[in-house]
Amino acid sequence: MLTNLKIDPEQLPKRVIVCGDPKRAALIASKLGNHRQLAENREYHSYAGEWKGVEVAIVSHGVGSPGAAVCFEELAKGGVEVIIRVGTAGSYQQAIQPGSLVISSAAVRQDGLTSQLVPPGFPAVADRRVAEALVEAAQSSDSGLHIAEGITLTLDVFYNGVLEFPHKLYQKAGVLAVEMENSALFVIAALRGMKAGSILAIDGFADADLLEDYNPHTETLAKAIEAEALIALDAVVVI
Ligand code: R1X
Repeated sequence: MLTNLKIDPEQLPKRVIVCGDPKRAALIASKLGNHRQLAENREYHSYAGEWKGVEVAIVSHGVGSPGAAVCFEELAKGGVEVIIRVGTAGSYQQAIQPGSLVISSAAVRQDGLTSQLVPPGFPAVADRRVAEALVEAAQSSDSGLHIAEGITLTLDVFYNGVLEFPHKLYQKAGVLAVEMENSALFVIAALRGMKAGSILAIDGFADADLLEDYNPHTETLAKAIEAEALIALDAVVVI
């Protein structure tokens, strides 16, 4: 039994979609054939079922890298080979509007967790086959949404303290969007021999001044999450 996920590894498919929100995991699982719950413990809710004839699991990992890392490590222990994160993120670029999608090719490691796992120069990169499969599935999707691919940033901070957010710096460096778990996923996948990728639905523009207005409960975002979930499912079964 996996300690925190409380999943029996025998029941765990090799291909997994992960997402932060347990409710989103249930929503994605409802699209699968023969879907059933695997387990539920803390923020980790898990389901299994079939997509296009292939067994897939859907597992929630909660908010932030340390908690998500527990999930990713236990999925590795359970024999998982491919993980795709279906997440949300704040945009850094005017061209990437709320409701659009971003496929992450790599993550800037501005989290605290990975610096306790690997040295500073160690990269956090998506598996190129997974990224490619996500791009191909996105191109074949009929969502009509704008889709971009590039570098994203992983931060630990959601509400800032006395220090400034590093948003402007990374915006200038061409980073597309900011979220809170990709670097943990990419580093742990590299360490444990899994293939990982990530697709993100943009929930607004990342800006400290706009934090009060942050509202991830919009129709526009729900539509983007629905689209990215279908894209990720199509991608995870072809790896
Ligand atoms: O990755 C970020 C985090 O899980 C995106 O949304 C959550 C914070 O609202």
